Amino acid sequence: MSDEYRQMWRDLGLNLEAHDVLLSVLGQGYKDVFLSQENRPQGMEYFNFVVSQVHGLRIKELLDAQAEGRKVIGSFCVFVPEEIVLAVDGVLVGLCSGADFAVEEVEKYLPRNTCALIKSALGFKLGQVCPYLESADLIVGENTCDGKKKAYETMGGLVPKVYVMDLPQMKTDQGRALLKSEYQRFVTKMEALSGRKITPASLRKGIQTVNAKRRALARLNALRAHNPAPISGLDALLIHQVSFYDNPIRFTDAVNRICDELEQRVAQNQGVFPQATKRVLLSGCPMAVPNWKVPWILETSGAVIVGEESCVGERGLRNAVDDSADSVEGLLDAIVDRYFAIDCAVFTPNPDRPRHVREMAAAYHAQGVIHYSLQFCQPYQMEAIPMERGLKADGIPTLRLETDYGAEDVGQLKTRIEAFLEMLG
Ligand code: BJ8
Repeated sequence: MSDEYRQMWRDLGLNLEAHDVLLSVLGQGYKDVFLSQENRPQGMEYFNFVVSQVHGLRIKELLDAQAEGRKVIGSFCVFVPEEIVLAVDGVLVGLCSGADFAVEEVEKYLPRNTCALIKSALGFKLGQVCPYLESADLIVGENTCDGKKKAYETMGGLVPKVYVMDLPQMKTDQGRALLKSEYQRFVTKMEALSGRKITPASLRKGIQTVNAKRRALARLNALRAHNPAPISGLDALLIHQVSFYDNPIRFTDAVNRICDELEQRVAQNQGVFPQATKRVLLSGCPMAVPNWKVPWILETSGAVIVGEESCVGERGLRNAVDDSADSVEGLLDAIVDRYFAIDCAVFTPNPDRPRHVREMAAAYHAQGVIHYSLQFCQPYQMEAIPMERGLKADGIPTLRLETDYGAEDVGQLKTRIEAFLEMLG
């Protein structure tokens, strides 16, 4: 891939040497973590291919779309509605934030005690290794946690195309009104950027495309309730991660195809791990590519992950948008209703999240919950404490982990995870 796309990366202004290092580390990590798994569904071949082309063919597709006059929008949060981007024939992509890069440079701009996800987002810019960020026509930041809020100010000084969306902090009528006005402002922005007017038909089509994608992912997740689980948690996480990069229609087809295969596995009682494997639910901060550390430790220590309560997982995909209204205003209201239900830890209070974790633990027959927070992520670290208490009261053992993107704590995490799994009995 490298030679074929070298000129494209050069034209985007990437630092080719640093980018080569990133690709080789990514490629090796992928081999070690994913390709070494046994008994993977055949349908994973499609996702292997997408990952192998994530900085190649997919970027070329984005540039081709731009050449046709379409706009590419980058985002860091599931509050940015893909439906609105699709309604102007744009492309929404998730931006890289799952690995440490240019850390020394980043710490000249951000305090050391900033979460790894935020540092990573800036590191990919400062290190000039993210072709998504460089090719995007607009980068949408959002006022969620304090770290992100302030980091977008810094990023805005480095990248002129940053647009910040304000978001509510409380689930009140005023909070909903703020979200609606911000989505209206986003509609105006997207119309101005693309030169296209959003119509009821274009918005409905965008809604239907994203609903189909979410339905396919929900179908995949429902299949994981079976024991033995027909797909590993690592592969399921990878599919969710790919959902942020791939063409949504092609992606939905690939997910439905793998679901057909998994249904056959379920019918034949065939799983990736033996039936007695400990079943755990993962809950907490989103895991962006290539953040695979904790799932990899879990699934090489005798557990299978049966669900992710995360924005790269069920928190980010549940609930469809009602597409029955016949005006842009009505459809936008339906979009607001769907997104306002996202139970991100930046909301206060946030009772839906512990409720959802309990529901997921029951639905996927999890024997325990792993609560995963990034270091210095106050919203998720703070919610982890009452969450653990509540789950314990319900008889669901919980292990709270705090980590970053480094490999230094792998041994320590493994020891704690093994002890937890042992205790699940
Ligand atoms: S909707 S979870 S994608 S904000 S890990 S940067 S919270 S300090 S990522 Fe998120 Fe949207 Fe919420 Fe989802 Fe801050 Fe925590 Fe870092 Fe985080």
